[in-house]
Amino acid sequence: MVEVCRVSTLFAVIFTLSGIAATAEPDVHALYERECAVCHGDTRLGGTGPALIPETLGRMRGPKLTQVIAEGRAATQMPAFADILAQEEIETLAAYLNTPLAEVPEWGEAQINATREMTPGYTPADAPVFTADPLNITLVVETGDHHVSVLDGDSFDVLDRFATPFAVHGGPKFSPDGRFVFIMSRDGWVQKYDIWSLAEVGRVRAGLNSRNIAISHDGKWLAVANYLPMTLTILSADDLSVAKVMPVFSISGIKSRVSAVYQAPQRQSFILALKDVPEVWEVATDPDAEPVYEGFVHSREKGMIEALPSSEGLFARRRIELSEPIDDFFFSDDYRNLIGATRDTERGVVVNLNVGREIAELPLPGMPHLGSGISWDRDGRRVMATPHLKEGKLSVIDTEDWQVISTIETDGPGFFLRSHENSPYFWADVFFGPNRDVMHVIDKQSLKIVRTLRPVPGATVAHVEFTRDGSRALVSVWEDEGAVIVYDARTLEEITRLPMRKPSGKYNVFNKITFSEGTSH
Ligand code: DHE
Repeated sequence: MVEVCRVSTLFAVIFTLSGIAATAEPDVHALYERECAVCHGDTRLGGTGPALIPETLGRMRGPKLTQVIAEGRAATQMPAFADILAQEEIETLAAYLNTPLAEVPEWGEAQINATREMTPGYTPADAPVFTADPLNITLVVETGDHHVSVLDGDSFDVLDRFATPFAVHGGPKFSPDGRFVFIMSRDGWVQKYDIWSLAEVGRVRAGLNSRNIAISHDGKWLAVANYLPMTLTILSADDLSVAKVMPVFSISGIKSRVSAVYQAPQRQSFILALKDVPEVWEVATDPDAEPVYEGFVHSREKGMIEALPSSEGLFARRRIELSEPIDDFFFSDDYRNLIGATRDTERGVVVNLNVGREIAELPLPGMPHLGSGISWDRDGRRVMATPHLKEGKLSVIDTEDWQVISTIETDGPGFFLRSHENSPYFWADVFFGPNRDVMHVIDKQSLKIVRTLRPVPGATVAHVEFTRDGSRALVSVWEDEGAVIVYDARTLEEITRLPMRKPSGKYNVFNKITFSEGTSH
């Protein structure tokens, strides 16, 4: 977790001309600099934490902001400040964060293209420069020093270790042939790396504060979901130049951040959820896509809206209105249904993307983390499982009738689930609380915990990735002087430990490009 500098409180004491102390007001700039800037940036435009300006505070505005500063935010790295700051300081800070910046930098096509840096002298190799199986390469994101290690998935040798932009978040996305990978950092940089050549191709800053990226089914386009500015940036995957910057706003014109964007391969589109307004968008990535009509939506309030055809098939947009905004979501295997949830409520919704409306509701208390969901077959039915970020429980849901069929009790709230087609188990970490050093291994049929691993007592263990054949499971010891531990995925015996700097996510090329059922999207 982020180290937050907590030094004693400093008050700016203001004296009247007569020399009598009239009032003592917190110096809000010093306060911000001391307590917030390390994560949210000196300019309030975001760093490892999100931007803190009125435009991006969204649902956090008002009294909720003081509450979040005082109590922290579940399932994020935002700590509680109630023991460190006086109530007056918290209120002063909240008021400051609600004050607009004198100027928010413009971040459109010209600014983005101006940041594009292609590696001088980069020449793509004709074949992999290593003898390892290129589809069994696993990338390990090391957040301790902002690097990625390129692992041979058979020998576990490190073939390369390269620097990434600051604070990589979310899964890197691979080209459909597995040759190139695209990595995004929270400050909006997108990096392209050539796995065959073991070389960076280039990078570009697609947003100021970004959420995640998706690659299109044909590998031609990258979509970058931004918090700031409130846009979806579409880049050419070839040379990282801007193809389009789409401003994101509701049907009634309210601007919104993007919760996340994913590729829907069967639909040849990107699907994104808007964070501040109740809408899901589908953006066509097929140049021959049926024309989509701008505004051809069934509005809950206004009924069917008059349609205006979009000028082109490529990047044509379709809106689906929902009852509530969605923070986190998952798809059925055929991408007909999106299962989404808002972090603050106790329910999830199923949105049928074909008919364009909500079709079912799910009771999902405890802040489900649907982005980490996985699915598999059980008793001839397709089920999915999701961890809860606020409680030690996993929900298992039947995706035919949308019933929660089991709630599995764990040793604490977890972040990630992972499995593989060839494994009888799925693995669930405990990320928060006193048992954050355990990893549960759960039988996919009986839904019983078969083993609880505690490889390094006291050290956080989290996130699992499998090798291409599913025979090995790689677990992160999420500490600065951490490790990736390789297990035999059947016997659950440890095979080897690879020292790593705070390893977070791990991504196997084959599992990601084949959309293995055990990985998140
Ligand atoms: Fe993540 C994936 C959102 C906090 C590590 N996280 C994702 C994705 C989303 C998301 C939408 C899917 C993107 C993708 O892969 O394309 N994460 C959020 C949040 O809203 C949340 C709770 C608050 C926030 O700070 O934004 C959050 N996430 C964290 C962390 O604190 C983690 C543990 C540490 C970190 O690096 O920030 C973290 N998130 C990850 C990782 C993935 C991820 C490692 C990719 C998992 C995968 O297997 O694909």
